[in-house]
Amino acid sequence: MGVINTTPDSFSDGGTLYRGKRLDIDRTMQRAHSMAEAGAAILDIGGESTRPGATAVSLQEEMDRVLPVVERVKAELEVVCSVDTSAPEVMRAAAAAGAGLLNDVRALTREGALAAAAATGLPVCLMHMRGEPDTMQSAPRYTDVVRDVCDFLNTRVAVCEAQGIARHQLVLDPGFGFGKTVEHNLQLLQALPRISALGLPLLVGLSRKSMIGNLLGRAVDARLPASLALAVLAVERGASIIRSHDVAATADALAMCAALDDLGEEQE
Ligand code: 7PM
Repeated sequence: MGVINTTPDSFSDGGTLYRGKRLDIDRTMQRAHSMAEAGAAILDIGGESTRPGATAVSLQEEMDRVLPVVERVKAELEVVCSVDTSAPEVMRAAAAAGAGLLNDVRALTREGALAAAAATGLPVCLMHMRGEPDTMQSAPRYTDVVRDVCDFLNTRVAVCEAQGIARHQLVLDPGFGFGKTVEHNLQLLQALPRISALGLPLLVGLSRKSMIGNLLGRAVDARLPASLALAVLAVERGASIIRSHDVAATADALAMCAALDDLGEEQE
């Protein structure tokens, strides 16, 4: 899953898709094409910055950022177009524009989101987040982060099923960095098999995240080696979708995992 951040302050590519105040749609589509050519099966288009302390984006602004990109990705590329949004109106509009996956960092908890997602008939990624982006990183505390995340995701799955969203439409995501300390993130990565045991595909987003900065002191643009290591560690523990800013490098790393898998069971 390649990340297309259409926010001006996206921490990972610092709004490089902007020309002044406006999103540069041609530059955005260049990025989309290169990610697809590099092997991305899904492109995740987000219009709301979830950076801690980021100013809330208006609904119209989020629509203006996301919908033109969804339309052109749908028209020009063979990838699944995922939309990273918590807003029900954006979910409905994006589905009408050709989106193939709803990626909600708030797991459809916003007013109207559950009904909107169900109405689109699209698959949904349910992610765990503790609190809201502007407060989530101030001393997050859990009795048992793995159990809390598993319980939350199980509850959201049950709520979705009650709304008519079938289990086979759902993807789960522990939400690395969303209200978690470095230790919480490492505990979740180590326990990924337990989350995978819930029986649904896992999506993992560790690419360029601050836990790498905290552990290694690396700036955002120097986090590729650690991001690749984390991608492999996650796949080996059950992740089946890796959300990445660096698709070509990640595809190569995961091709090594696949080569070993293709060898099959332990050779006699
Ligand atoms: C500031 C903080 C800017 C966090 C960007 C981010 C995930 C996601 C994001 C994830 C799923 C980033 C994140 N992260 N969706 N959207 N899982 N499902 O690192 O981990 O891009 S935004």
